[in-house]
Amino acid sequence: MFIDQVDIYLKAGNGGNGIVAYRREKYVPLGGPAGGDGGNGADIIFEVDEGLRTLMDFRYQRHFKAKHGQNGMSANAHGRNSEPLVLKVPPGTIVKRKDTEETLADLVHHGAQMVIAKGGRGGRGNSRFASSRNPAPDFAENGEPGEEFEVTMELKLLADVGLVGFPSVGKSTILSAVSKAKAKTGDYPFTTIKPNLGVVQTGDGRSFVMADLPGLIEGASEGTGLGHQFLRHVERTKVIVHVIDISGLEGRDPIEDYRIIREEMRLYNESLLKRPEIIVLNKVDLVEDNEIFEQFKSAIGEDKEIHEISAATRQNLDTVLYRVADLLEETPETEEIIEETDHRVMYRYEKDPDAFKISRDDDGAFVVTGEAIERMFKMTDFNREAAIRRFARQMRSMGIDDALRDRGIQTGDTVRILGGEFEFVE
Ligand SMILES: Nc1nc2c(ncn2[C@@H]2O[C@H](COP(=O)(O)OP(=O)(O)OP(=O)(O)O)[C@@H](O)[C@H]2O)c(=O)[nH]1
Ligand SMILES: [Mg+2]
Repeated sequence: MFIDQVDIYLKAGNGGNGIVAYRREKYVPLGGPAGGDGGNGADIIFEVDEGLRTLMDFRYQRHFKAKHGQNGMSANAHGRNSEPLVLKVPPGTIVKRKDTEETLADLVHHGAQMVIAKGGRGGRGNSRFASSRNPAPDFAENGEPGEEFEVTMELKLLADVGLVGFPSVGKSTILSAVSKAKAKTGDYPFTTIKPNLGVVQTGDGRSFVMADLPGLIEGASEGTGLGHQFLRHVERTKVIVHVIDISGLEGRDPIEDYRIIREEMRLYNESLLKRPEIIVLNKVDLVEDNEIFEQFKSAIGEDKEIHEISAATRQNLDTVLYRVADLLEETPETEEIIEETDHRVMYRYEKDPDAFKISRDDDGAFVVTGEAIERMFKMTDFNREAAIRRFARQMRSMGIDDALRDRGIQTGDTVRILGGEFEFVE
């Protein structure tokens, strides 16, 4: 089975907490602050491994939690940062946030890495808050929580070679004959509606991935018969094997067929015509008059590489596989091909970090939500007076106090953040 989409849950490591501690010195009752910072929580990184071809592994394990950072220690000792958790993915993996459907990464090249879920920063220890006004602060910061969300991974088809042609010309039969893939075949059009992939091994030990693509018909470039989706798959292959039913038994003209498909490829994306192509004339076992081969060759041109095969009897299949392997070796990496047809940007979407929203609960309380304010809330140690005062200052500087006043808040009203409650005081 070819798996091309899977959802997984990610939780990056929380930052370790900063701590409150003081230097202990002989004969000094209370030394200076000496609480160390927490270490950073581990990121979750995705890395492209060209040895992988499917997202199969993620079917079995769907939950990934990275390690938390270590808490700070006394004597200003910094907690240990945690090593990132690296998940290997096949080339062509696209990662999206499940809730917002934003693309987080489009991973193509071997070794490419991308931080998908960021670990939390370690909280600062009390010594970092020392100032001339407050030389011995009695509060520290908690670690920042690591990011946590579900992602959808999609594997775009990155086959080396694609079988292209009209419906019922024998594409699935060819793939099944040369690989372990069990592609459904049938004597009716559009038997195949999703691509099948197979790993092909040549007699001399070379291997490549072959895609059996759904049949194309006239008008595909305009979307007829799901043509656009299918042509998109063609775009992602390095070498094209153009399959023709030379028997003509389906009532079609092989020469016409060839020209129609080429024209559809040209209309969709001209560069497809420059891609190396091998033409295979399939179903030769059904051909009675050999003249058709000469007719085809003279109509299509001398410079084309054409092989006569039968998927049913396996005639000439090995020759074609060797030639495909040769062509793949001669063809430079897909980079250029992919670059011109797809965006390769790796980026992380960042929202306005300070944005917040105010709403009212049924009981009249003012509810403040927002990424930054919630993060600050989680990083505040509410057991300590000074930390609470600092939190209040941060709310003021973010403009939350003013916004609350605009909404008509009065002294004594309740403010709610992530379930925590505060009384508003002017
Ligand atoms: N005699 C003969 N029949 C073949 C040969 N190759 C394929 N067929 C038959 O042709 C029919 C269509 O084959 P498929 O492999 O399903 O064709 P396809 O190109 O995958 O078709 P779609 O998935 O509809 O695009 C089936 O009935 C096959 O058994 C061949 O070399 N000789
Ligand atoms: Mg098929």
